[in-house]
Amino acid sequence: MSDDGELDLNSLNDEELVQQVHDDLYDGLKEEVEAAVHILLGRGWAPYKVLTEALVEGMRIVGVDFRDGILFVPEVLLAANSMKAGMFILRPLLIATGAPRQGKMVIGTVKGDIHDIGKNLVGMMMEGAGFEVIDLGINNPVEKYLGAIEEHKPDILGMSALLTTTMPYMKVVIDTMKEKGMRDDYIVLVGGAPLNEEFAKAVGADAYCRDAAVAVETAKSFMARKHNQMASN
Ligand code: B1M
Repeated sequence: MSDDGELDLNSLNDEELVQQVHDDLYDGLKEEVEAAVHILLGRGWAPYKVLTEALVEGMRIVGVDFRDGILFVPEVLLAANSMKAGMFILRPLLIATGAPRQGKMVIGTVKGDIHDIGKNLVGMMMEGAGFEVIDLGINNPVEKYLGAIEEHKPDILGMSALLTTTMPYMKVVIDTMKEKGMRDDYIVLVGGAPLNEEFAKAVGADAYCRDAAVAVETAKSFMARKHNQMASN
């Protein structure tokens, strides 16, 4: 504690500081979260480690108490804003890896769903891995996805859904692509907390991605397959 009774984040060891980030995220203390992210980076932590161990884990804890009715929407919004502030600091570090160009991805959260933290994280990690990312934001109807595909001609379409009520919308998008005879021209990857592999298969996606790191690996392996196919044709 400093003389004025404020907790001096610098005085905490790494473990205590990460615990403090979880608490500050829970309490929606944006400036404290930002300060701790800077301190951890200054101590040599890799940006991805700060992201996963401090921010994502903190948001997981928020999610548990949200589910159990201990936290409510306004508090979770504050936590989400603090998380986004931390991600904002990490973003340039995560995307500036100088990775060779891999391909292009259009990504967006489906219609009816306003959750965007996970989708943003996937976008950042994909950029860091060398993908060009066109982010459509939240609440996307099928027309928005199709318009973006038409305009940007991506290799990959990524869809995110965090609600059991919105995840079936992915099938609407994929079925419309099938109707238009364009489904097979794109790699379709889906993700979001309530999804699983079985669901992805059932809606006709190419793969389910459990997290951002898996999304990057999956995207890379599908791109490698695509290049091999093009080479053999
Ligand atoms: Co919402 N919410 N929420 N919420 N919220 C959940 C999803 C919920 C599980 C909470 C709970 O009850 N435990 C629950 C859904 C229950 C269900 O459907 N069965 C829920 C609910 C009910 C709601 C509301 C309906 C609440 C209400 O109004 N009564 C409402 C819905 C609004 C709407 O969308 N129409 C709502 C609102 C909100 C806030 C606005 C307060 C806020 C969102 C702020 C924002 O995103 N800007 C919010 C939050 C923050 C959450 C929780 C707590 C955290 C989500 C998050 O950001 N996680 C969440 C609890 C939970 O998920 N356990 C919850 C961190 C993030 C890094 O993880 O998003 O899973 P995640 O992303 C991961 C992977 O899933 C994957 O990679 C990411 C990174 O590793 N991934 C992809 C995600 N998208 C991908 C796309 C890909 C690939 C991988 O494409 C290729």
